[in-house]
Amino acid sequence: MTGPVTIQTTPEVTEALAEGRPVVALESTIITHGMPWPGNRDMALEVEAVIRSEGAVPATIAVIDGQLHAGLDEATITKLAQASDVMKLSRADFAFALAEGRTGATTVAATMMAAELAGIGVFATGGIGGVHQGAELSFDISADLEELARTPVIVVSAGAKAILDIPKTLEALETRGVPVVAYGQDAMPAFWSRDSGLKAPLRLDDAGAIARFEATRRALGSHGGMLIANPVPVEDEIPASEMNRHIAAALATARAQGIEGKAVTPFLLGEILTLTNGASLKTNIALVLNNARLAARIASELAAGTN
Ligand code: PSU
Ligand code: MN
Repeated sequence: MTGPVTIQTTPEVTEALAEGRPVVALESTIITHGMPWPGNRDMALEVEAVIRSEGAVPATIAVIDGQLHAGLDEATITKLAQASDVMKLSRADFAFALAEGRTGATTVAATMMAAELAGIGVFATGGIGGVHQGAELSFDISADLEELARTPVIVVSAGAKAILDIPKTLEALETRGVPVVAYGQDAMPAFWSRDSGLKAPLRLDDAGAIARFEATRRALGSHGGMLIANPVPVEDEIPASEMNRHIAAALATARAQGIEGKAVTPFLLGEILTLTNGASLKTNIALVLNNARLAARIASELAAGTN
């Protein structure tokens, strides 16, 4: 391949970007590796609807047969949601999928790369990858953390899952200069639960304040992204005390079966889905919708440019 990578955008994304209107990037690994069919398809379409209802344009990112896309139509999302041989792309193998004409879903890391290429500054997901429990032996630390350090995109998440080592994940982010901002509360949320038991490094209470912080970071010449940790709504949360039991069981099964590398996060999510009789999926969908709403509001504030 010579010349820059081309990005195929849907008409609504093309127009919004050209006119400086708010656009929110969305990842696709959550569709292919994070949730089972058909809930994954329903989630992907609902998230897009929430972003549109907030006056922004959704841009789901994926590599389809070697072509990078920002914005997918419903038929493509449906096909991706049912496919079983989709690569899980991070920084290390993003270009491989493009060069080899493969189909790949983008993780947080690869979605941030694509968003930057497309000129999209805000991205909504469920949870980021981080430092895995036992990382002192396995060295399993998600490339998402390095990407947050280097790529200027705001990532709206529900924090880091408690399948990770949250204290070590926060330390790693702090070392890399990534601001971690809890939205509307002091506590760092833990994905399915509103409170991880840890205080978040920073707190902001509205989208305008987040946009102002971002504008000031840029004015200071700061590089890299920032992580917004948005707690799941009260009515959808599964308390940490309950989740911790399931997480411990899932981690023990993963260890017993020797699950490694890229397979770890999808395996744990699948185990927890079974252990909670599907309740974790309901919560997962609710928190992604909640993050999409906040991301659309932040993108709108940034597009308004009054910060
Ligand atoms: N959180 C979820 N569902 C997911 C993921 C995170 O609730 O599917 C995915 C994201 O794409 C994230 C990736 O970037 O898992 C992290 O994987 P790893 O730990 O292998 O870097
Ligand atoms: Mn890993």
